[in-house]
Amino acid sequence: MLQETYLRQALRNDELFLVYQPIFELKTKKIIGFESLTRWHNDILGDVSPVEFINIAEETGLIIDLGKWLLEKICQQLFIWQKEGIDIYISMNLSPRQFRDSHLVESILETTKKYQINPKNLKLEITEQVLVEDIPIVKQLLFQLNSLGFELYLDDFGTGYSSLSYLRKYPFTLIKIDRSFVLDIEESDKNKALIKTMISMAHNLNLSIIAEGIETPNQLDFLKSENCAAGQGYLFSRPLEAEKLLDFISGVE
Ligand code: G
Ligand code: G
Ligand code: MN
Ligand code: NA
Repeated sequence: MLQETYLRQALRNDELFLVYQPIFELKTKKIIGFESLTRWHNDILGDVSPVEFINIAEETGLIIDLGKWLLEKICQQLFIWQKEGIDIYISMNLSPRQFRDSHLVESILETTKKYQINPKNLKLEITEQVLVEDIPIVKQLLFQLNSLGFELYLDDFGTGYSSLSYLRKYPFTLIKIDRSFVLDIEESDKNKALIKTMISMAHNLNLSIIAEGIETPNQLDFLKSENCAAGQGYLFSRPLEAEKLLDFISGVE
């Protein structure tokens, strides 16, 4: 596969980079974290969508190396902030194949130790895709990571088949309301009711919550009126390149 060869080279040649989307406490507009998102620009292929190259990485097993690269980058960023006295977390997306790597926990521990990163500053975003097969080793890894202080966030909440049972079985501390619900807030009362239900469910289960994909002031107002604690989206900011982060943080705070 052509793209596999390119992706392999990309990892070696530093063609991949991270962008970071700020996550805000809605009431105060304070930045509480950033979601890291991987980007790939190749001279021949142009900008390749992460959906595409993450898929290729998953299928070819390159995701293991990509994941290690990602972790290293995130920890380097956290290390810089730490020196500046900035206490903000970064969340990292983990995909299914990474849970078949028996060294996952070890490599997370090693890299965070190397940069003296407090586990509370690295959140792990997992989608239901990781959980559908209900593999015992995955469950074990998730509990292990949680007990080491790395919080697990359930991503794309509400879009899968059995979100509720995952909340019961696994040690998540936060749900991320999928942006499809936020997008349709203004369209129908049903969507409003669904969002309300998710927020009150999170409150009742002592889970934190982040609404994704906030694009309009109306969406924000509704979420605030329902006491949704945190959110991210183009209304606040698109994902930012690393060089822009410090300015952005000091501009907001
Ligand atoms: O950033 P964007 O919306 O284009 O991302 C598209 C999809 O790719 C999202 O589902 C996002 O979670 C996924 N994605 C982006 N970066 C990463 C990454 O570093 N690792 C994994 N596993 N998925 C990512
Ligand atoms: O699947 P996941 O939740 O990790 O995907 C995050 C994706 O959502 C990223 O690709 C990011 O670029 C995108 N995103 C973030 N905020 C918004 C938004 O306000 N609107 C839209 N359409 N996409 C967004
Ligand atoms: Mn995510
Ligand atoms: Na999502």
